[in-house]
Amino acid sequence: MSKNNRDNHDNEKRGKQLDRRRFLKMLGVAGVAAGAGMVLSKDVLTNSSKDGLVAKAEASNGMGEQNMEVKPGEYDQYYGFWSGGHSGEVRVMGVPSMRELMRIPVFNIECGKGWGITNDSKKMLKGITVGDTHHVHGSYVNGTYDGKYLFVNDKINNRVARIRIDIMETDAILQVPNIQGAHGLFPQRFPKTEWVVLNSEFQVPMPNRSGVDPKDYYGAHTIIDAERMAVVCQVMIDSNIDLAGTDYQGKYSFATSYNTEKGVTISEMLANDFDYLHVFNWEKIREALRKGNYKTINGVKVIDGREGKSDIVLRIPVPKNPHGVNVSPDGKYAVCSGKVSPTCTVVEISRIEDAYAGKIKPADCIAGQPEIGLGPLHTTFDGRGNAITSVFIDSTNVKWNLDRAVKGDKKPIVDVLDISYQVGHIMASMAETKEADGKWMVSLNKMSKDRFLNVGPLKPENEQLVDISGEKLRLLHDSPAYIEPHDVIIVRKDIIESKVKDRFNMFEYSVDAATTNSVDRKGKDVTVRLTANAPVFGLSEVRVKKGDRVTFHVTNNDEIADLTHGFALENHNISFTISPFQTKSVTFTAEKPGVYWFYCTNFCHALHLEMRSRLIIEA
Ligand code: K7E
Ligand code: CUA
Ligand code: CA
Repeated sequence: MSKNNRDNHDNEKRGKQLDRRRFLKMLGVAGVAAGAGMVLSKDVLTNSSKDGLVAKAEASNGMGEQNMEVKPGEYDQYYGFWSGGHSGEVRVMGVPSMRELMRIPVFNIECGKGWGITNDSKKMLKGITVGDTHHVHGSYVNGTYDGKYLFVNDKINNRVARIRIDIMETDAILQVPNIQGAHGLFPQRFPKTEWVVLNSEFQVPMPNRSGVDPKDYYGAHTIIDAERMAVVCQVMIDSNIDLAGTDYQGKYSFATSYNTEKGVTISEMLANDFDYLHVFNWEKIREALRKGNYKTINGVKVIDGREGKSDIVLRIPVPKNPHGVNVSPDGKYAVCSGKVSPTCTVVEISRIEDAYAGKIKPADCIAGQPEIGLGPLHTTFDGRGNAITSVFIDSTNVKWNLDRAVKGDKKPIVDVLDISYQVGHIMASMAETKEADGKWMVSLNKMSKDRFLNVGPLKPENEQLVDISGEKLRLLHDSPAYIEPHDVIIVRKDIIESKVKDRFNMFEYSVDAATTNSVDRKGKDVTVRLTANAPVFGLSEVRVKKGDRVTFHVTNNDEIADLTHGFALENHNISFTISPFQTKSVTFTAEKPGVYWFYCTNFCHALHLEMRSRLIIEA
C-alpha cells in the first residue's frame, strides 16, 4: 500500500469505527429506552459524547507517562486476577504487560492440570463441570490484600470456590443452597476476611418448589465463613440482589438490586423508577443468630430480612436498575452505577448509622448523584479522590471527581476516554483496597468488533490497558481475551510474589504420596503407587485384571522448580500434570484387556518421549 493509500485506508477505518460507535450507541439507547419505556434526556446524550471529543482534541498535557513495556526477562509490577466468565476459570495476568501468565481451572475441566480428571478435583466438582465466574476477589487484612486466598462465584450452579494463592489452585468449592444466580461476591475487608458475602441475582421460592406465585420468590444475601468454607447464614429479602461490596470497618455489606418489582419479565423489572441499594448490618445479623431469630431451610440458617420483618436491612432508593456498587478506598463512599439511569449515586457510609437509628431517611444517605453517561456499570478509583466509571452504551470510561460530586456538581467530569467497545467492569490497580495507587486501569470491553484479525463469528473480547497516572486517561494497549472475563483485581506484586511456592509440601496435599513404587490388591481394588522422576516412571509395567477398580497415585519426586511431569493413559480419558512434590490420584475401572501405554505429557527431559510405561489389562 502506498502512503496515500494507507492514509486513506486509515481514515476510512477511523470513519468506520466512528460509525460503529454511533451505531452501537443508538442500538443501546433504543434497547434501554424501549425496555424502560423512558425518555433519556438529549442533554445527557450530546454532552457525554461532546466531552469525549473534547478530551480527544486536547493536547497531551496532563497525560500519564508510564511505560507499559516489560522487556524480556523483566517482571510485571502487578498480578492481575481475572474471572473467566463462562469458561469457568480464573486467569492470572501480568499488568501492565497484559501477558497471560497462568489459568487456574475452577469450575471447568482442564487437561493442563488434569482438573476434573483427578480424584481430588472430581470430589470438589461433584460432577458439575460448567461454571460462570464473574467476581474474583482476594482475602483481606486491615483493608488490603493479604495474599492468601482468592474467592470466586459460579453464577450457574450457585457455588463459591476458594483458590490458594501459594499454589494457585482451587482448594475448596462450596455449594450454596436456596439461591439462584449467585452473582455479586465480596470478602470482608476489616479487620480481616472472616466472612464472604454472596448475592443471588435471581429470586426463587425458598425452599424451592413449583406452584409458587412470583410475589413469593425471594433473594438472599449469603454469608460464608471464609476459613471453613461453610454457609454461616442467609438474609432473605424481597428483591433480587446483584453486585456486592463491603465497607472498610467490618460493619456493613452492600448489594444493588434491579428487580425490587419482583418481576419475571424484563418490562416488569423495569417498571419502577427506583430500586435499592441494600445495606446489611452485620451486628444485627450476629444478634439474630445469637437470639435464634432464624429458621432453617435446607440446613441453612435463614434470617428474615424482608421489609417490615426485621431491621437488619436498610433500603436506600437508587434510580432504576443500578448495577455495580464500589466503595472508595478511603472507605467514605459506596458508589452505585446507574445502568438504566445515566447517574452514579454516591452514598456516604458514615450516615448509615443514623438511618438505621431512624434519625434520617435512607435516601438522606445519598451525598451526590452526578450524571456520568449512558449505561454506567462499574466504578473504580485512583486513590486521589477520583472515580472512574465504565459506561456501556457510550463505550467510554468516565473519570469524575468525588469531592465535586458530593458538593453538588451534577457534572464533575474530569475526562472521557472512548474505548472499543461496550465496557463492563473496569478496575484500577489496588482500587478495591485502601492502598489504591492510581497507576493502571484495565477496561474489560465486551466486544472487540473490528479491533483484531477476524477469527469467525465469535470474536474475542477486548481488554484495554489505560494509564491513569495523569489528569487524563491514556489508552495504551488492546488485548484480545477468550470469552468472557467479567471482573479483575490488580494486585501489587510484592503482596503475592513472596507467597507463591515453587513446589508442594509432599505430604501436605495428599496422604497418598508415592515415595516408593508398589501395586497392592484388595479384592478387586488395585492401588498403584507410582513415582515420576525425569525421565522415568517408577514402574515399567503394571498388571491388573479385567473388572479391577484401579487407583493410580502418581507423585512427582523431582524437586527442581518448573519440572512438571504429565500422566496420560491411552484410551482411558485420563490426562493430568503433577508439579514438583505433588501427588495426584485417579481411579478408573479396567475394562478392555490389552496393552495400554501411560506416558508423560509435559516436556521434562531430553528423554521425555521415552518416559512411558505399560498398563497391561489381563482378560
Ligand atoms: Cu457487571 Cu457479573 Cu460484575 Cu459482568 S457483572 S460486567
Ligand atoms: Cu516427565 Cu516428560
Ligand atoms: Ca427495577
